[in-house]
Amino acid sequence: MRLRLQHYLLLSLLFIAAGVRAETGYDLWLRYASVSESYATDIASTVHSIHASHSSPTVDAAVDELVRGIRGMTERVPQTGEPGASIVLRTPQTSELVASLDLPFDEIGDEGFVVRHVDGTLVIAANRDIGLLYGAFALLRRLQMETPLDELDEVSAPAMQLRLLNHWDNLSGFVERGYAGASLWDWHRLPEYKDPRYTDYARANASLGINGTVLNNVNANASILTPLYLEKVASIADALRPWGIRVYLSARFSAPVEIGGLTTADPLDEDVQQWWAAKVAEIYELIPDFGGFLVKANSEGQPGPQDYDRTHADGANMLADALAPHGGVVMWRAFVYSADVKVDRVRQAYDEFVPLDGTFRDNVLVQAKNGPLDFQPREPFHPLFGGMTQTPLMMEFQVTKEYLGFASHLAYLGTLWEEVLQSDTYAQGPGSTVARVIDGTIDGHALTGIAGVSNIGADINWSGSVFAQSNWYAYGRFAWNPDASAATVAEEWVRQTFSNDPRFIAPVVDMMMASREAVVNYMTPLGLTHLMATGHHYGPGPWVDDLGRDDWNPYYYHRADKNGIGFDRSERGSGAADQYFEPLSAIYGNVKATPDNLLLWFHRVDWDHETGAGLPVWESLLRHYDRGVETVSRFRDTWAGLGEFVDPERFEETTAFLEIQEREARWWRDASIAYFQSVSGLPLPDGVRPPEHELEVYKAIEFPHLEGY
Ligand code: BDP
Repeated sequence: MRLRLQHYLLLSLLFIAAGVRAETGYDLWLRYASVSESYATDIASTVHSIHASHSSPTVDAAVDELVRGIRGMTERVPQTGEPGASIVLRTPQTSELVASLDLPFDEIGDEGFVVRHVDGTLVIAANRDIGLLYGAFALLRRLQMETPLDELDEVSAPAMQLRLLNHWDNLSGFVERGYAGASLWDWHRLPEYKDPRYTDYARANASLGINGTVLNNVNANASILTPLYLEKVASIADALRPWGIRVYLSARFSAPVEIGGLTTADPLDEDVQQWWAAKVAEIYELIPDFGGFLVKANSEGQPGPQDYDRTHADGANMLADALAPHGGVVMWRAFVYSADVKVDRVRQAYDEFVPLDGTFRDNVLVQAKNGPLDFQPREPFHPLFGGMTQTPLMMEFQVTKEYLGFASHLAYLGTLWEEVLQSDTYAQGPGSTVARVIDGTIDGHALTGIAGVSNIGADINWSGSVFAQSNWYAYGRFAWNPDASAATVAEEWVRQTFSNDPRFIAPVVDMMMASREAVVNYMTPLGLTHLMATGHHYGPGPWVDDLGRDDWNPYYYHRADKNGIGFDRSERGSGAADQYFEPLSAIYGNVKATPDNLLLWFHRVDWDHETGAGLPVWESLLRHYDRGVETVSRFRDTWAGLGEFVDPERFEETTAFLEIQEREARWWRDASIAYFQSVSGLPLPDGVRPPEHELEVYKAIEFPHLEGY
């Protein structure tokens, strides 16, 4: 027994000496793992010290991070202080050296930076402290990727002003559509106890340039606006401030009634206006750099101005007026759909908001989801992008994978976001991409922004799975640069999170790049959408047709019967295709021109309609389901061969999750085929594997405890 203990201690000591520790995933892409011997020598000979021209909480954070990173990568601790061979962080105001280098300071604005190798010194230069911090992270990213030091030359500035996370966190600690454990915000022990994780959260976000966070769910509880909670919010704001992250809140429209003692929340009522003005002033007393409000109003049962026969603009402007004197903004969500779905749910936001264009205050952004329905695996881009010229449109992406397999399915969303951002709206002719709409170029807006619904929770690895972390990373990179490339971002993430070994990078980047399309294939191919079962958004339920509202039913979206399948949004149908600019409206309005991947979104076709792939739609559908499952099986094989490059913890987690994904991809495929075959009455062509079970078996599967996930 004693011998065993001794052995154990000895082994532990050896592990500690060798720097081996269990990989929990906590360090995200900021692992700062050892770089190759030769690269470590290059760093060591270039960086003896780190010298900042001045001190501030933000600059100190940058220096600390550089020390941490270089220590991790080289196992040597650089000095901080006087320059020798060094890294210098300076602004032109604080350094003659930097002023004399003729760096492009007028191109980088308040938040941009220059990282350059100048005569043996690594220079990080910026106009403001926050730029120095972003520059420090950019340098660390390059060092983790082993970029040759003499090639370091990066000039970068964010394309949009507001780069936010939206937490859908309830005050109870439950995270709506969160698959990574409870909320990070420890409301019970705040304001006194600031969990050190807030700082690590801020570091991770700052490393990407995320500069704001909405702490609470859009389905908001008014209590967050009471003094008790505002003090806690202020405490979080203090923890995040050095990292350039401002705090925002979701505001419940009926708060004046619920916590203010008023009898109405009518935005045109003077008492209501005064209540909000006083509430906002109270918030700014506690949090001088408070960002503003995010509002979900008159959507899915939330209160809003329409309860008083007022418009969305009346509601948004009332809050905007309260925030304007303090420099705050309102992000008014366009995810609205009223109870009586007149023609087509996907038309609604456009129909409601476009007539209001031009009536919003200057400090209002309208925040729209990337597609007109609801974060589905594939949707066309939302026609509000480009459709409202006088109002800044803010993009809302969903980082948490509500409709793409929660945390266990490997679905890298960089490809989804690239597809949306590079979609041409044609609002002002070719080249009017969604990226150019949201960065303000197309309509000349100064106020611009993007939001990502967070996938972050209290799980030790933050996001529920290591590959889910890549979506947090990618979101931040696209928020900084909406023209980023999904493949480049994936490679950056793989190198920093796992390894610089090309034998690992290439196959893993390939997996990531194919992963979202795999999910589309086994869940909702050919433009099908919203096929999830009831009470959760996980498994298949295309048969569901008995829910209270038409547009809550999968049947509403696919309309499959023995004659055909799909939703007609051409001018013969709901006309939603007309909400796009030419030539898109003509393309989407024409069944022959519509690309296969949106076919059944825009058209209802016969089962024997020939798709672009040259097959009847029924056979095409089957092919896509099979392809989805096959791709996941391939992922499993690929991953199985990569064990030597990954620590056992993350290797096994991914192995297990891919096994889950393969099983569930089959479930989606088999249940969908069983159902669509039952309505089409068509035989399975030779070689197509029949579903494992009868349709009734799939229909009987229940997830009674997944409610709300
Ligand atoms: C839906 C989610 C729901 C959200 C809603 C929203 O299922 O939990 O509250 O979007 O964005 O996708 O408001």
